[in-house]
Amino acid sequence: MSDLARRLEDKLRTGEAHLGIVGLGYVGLPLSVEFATGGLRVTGFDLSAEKVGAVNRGESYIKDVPAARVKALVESKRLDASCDFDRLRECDAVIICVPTPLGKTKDPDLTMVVDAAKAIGERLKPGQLVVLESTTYPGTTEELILPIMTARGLKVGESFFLAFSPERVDPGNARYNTRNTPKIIGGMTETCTRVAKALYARAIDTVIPVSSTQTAEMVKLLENTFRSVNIGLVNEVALMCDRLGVDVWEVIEAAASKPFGFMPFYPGPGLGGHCIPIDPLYLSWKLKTLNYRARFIELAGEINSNMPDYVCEVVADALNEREKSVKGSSVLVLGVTYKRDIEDVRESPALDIIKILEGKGARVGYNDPYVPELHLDHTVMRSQDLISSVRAADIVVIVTDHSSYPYRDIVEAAAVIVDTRNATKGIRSPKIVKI
Ligand code: SAJ
Repeated sequence: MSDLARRLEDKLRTGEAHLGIVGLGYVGLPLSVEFATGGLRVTGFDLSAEKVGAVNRGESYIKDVPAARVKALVESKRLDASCDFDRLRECDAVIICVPTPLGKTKDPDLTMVVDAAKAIGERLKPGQLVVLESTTYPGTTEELILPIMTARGLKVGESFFLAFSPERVDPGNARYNTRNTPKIIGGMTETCTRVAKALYARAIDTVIPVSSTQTAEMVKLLENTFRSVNIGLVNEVALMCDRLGVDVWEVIEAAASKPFGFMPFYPGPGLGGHCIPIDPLYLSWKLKTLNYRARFIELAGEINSNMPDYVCEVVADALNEREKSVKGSSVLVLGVTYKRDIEDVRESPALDIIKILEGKGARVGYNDPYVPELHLDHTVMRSQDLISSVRAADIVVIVTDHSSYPYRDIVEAAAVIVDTRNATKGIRSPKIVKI
């Protein structure tokens, strides 16, 4: 192991090391707080002066990160934030936590990763460790990041170190957080893995090394593809049960009684969030370049992205049963975030459902306690008062089953309800139509 690696490992072990985290979103901010709590000096970097200002004022804009923790770490000078990327030179290690969305053609968009890597590469100094956390296709770290880092002549594994470590944040999960969720680490060389392991040991209880960056990249994609495909399967089972006249929720609940070999997933209005609908497409895109067609991923994607249309068909049928057309009817959507008890609307199927129903001439409103206003294309909608809007609507659609909703009162006040989440479980009423 080179002297530089040994010195870095020592600084990480003693807590002298200064860590930079590029990207202060739902991954970067919790990570910054955990590493600062773990004893390192941490500087968060972001292009957003608003985020940087909030952190330096001791505020938190991420629901799972208590502002009190940020404030205490900022006051004790363990944590600060900056837009000045020249300060990356102060850091012994840098972690990249920027978004990896899809481009307009549904292909991977690694622009933010490359920009972050260039900002680091241009300032890279001997002895620094760089870790990519952004979810991406296998090969990204070696094929894209490594050349940027070696452009000025530094040698990976000797004069600088490079690894991949997938994020596993589950927004809104009260039980699993950054510290107690095991972390996978894959380095470009054994020394890279070793120093990356020393870094993460400062903040995370369980650190699991794997043999390469590609392996670590693939672990993450397997995790999220596993979810996307199983959600697609159970959404198709819902379509089957509808045709069979069988209650899919009862079927799943009974199947879940099997103590081995089964893991329940639940049908829903579609797949939301900025991970599960997107990450598997990074994998299928990469395999396409290797002349392989990832059929499960494509089929799951088709089924999941068709669920908003299916929900709107159920709404139309329910109105029709009451001799009403979609056109001219008032529809109230309950819950617009992509899953319950969070405030994130990215990729939420509720947005598709609202657009489809409006396209059919319905007058659509929504209520969501987490989303006071909703920007949809060029319009701004505002969350309506709950019970009065339920009472006034021709039909109510439960799209996101927030725990705070008074479902009995909603059923009482509604004319008819389409329930896409089994949120009204245990309430018997002819008004309820479940997918
Ligand atoms: N969904 C269903 N049926 C299910 C489970 C989920 O329709 O049985 C829907 C949800 O409503 C949501 C979407 O799928 O719209 C994604 O839900 P999710 O529970 O996978 O949550 P995410 O995307 O916020 O976070 C996931 C993490 N969640 C879990 O493992 C439970 C985890 O997979 C990743 O750490 C994270 O994505 C990520 O950042 O990759």
